[in-house]
Amino acid sequence: MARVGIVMGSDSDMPVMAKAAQVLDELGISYEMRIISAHREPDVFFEYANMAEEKGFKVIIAGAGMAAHLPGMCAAIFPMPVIGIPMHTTSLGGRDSLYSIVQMPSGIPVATVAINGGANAGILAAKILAVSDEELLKKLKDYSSSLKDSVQAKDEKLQELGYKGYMK
Ligand code: RP5
Repeated sequence: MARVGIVMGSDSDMPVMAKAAQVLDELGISYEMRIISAHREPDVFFEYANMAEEKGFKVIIAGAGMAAHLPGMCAAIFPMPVIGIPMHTTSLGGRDSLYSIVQMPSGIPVATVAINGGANAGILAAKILAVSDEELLKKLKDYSSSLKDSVQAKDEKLQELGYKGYMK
């Protein structure tokens, strides 16, 4: 049974949403991924949001661009956490998506990550699930350690080569 719902407003959002899915794949978290437009097919959207709890989702990751109502409307219906990913847009640089997703009215929160923040959405979903999953929590701690190791390896290389050698 999928623990996370990943939903995007259009297939043009896929490169960003794939980063969230990749994180869940790496952490062994089951998910269902869908393309559903709240604007272009509201009936399909309402069916999806209404069934999400019954399907077993504990978190929904919803990404959308422009007048990005998909995450907020998921949060209006789904009773568990919703993580919103604002898509970069050519006209307004993603500020349109960001403001549409982050500026939710009191009572209906959406945990909004950065513009195009697909990977962080996946990590945040994992952290939410890890509250009641010791094995997953251990994987997330290992992931944090790997981030530290990677920065330290870069600094060691810098100390060894100097900045000119580092940039070659
Ligand atoms: C939103 O409109 C989608 O989430 C997408 O980011 C944006 C543009 O959609 P397309 O015109 O590329 O299908 O609903």
